[in-house]
Amino acid sequence: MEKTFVIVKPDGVQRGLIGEVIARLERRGLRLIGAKFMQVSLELAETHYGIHKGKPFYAGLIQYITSAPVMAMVWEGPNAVAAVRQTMGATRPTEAAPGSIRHDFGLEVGRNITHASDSPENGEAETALWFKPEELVSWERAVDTWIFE
Ligand code: D4T
Repeated sequence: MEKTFVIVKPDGVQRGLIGEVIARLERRGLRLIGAKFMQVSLELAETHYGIHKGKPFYAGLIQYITSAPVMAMVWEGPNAVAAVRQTMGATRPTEAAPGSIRHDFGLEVGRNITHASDSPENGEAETALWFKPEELVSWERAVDTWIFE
């Protein structure tokens, strides 16, 4: 089953949107397999956003993600990566589709509420970076057969 790694970023937590994000992903049919409420260390932030090192927004991005607690989660399902990115909307809230989380709750790219993996490979890699194997729960829902083909 495809996995994707999701963060409700500090702005989402401060604005009371953890439940809203979880509710939308549950309603979509995705299955939660890991979650932790945590303060992100500088080291973890720099590893997670290593690809952006040297870009003009990098320092602000690291400052933002380490500034207050986040809700880190792993969700799974068929096409989980594409489904979750669609539910989040485009990185820039003003380009996000109406009805998506970033459209409905955001205005600026540096306060865009959530993170979601951008490929199945990154879904696996980010899950391994943020979660120990024993923190993930493998389970089946009674309703799975009515959601997964
Ligand atoms: P994340 O990784 O947070 O889900 O964002 P995306 O996958 O949607 O987008 P990204 O990797 O291109 O950007 C990572 C992160 O950097 C912030 N950002 C990005 C920013 O502050 N200014 C910018 O110009 C860009 C491109 C927002 C998300």
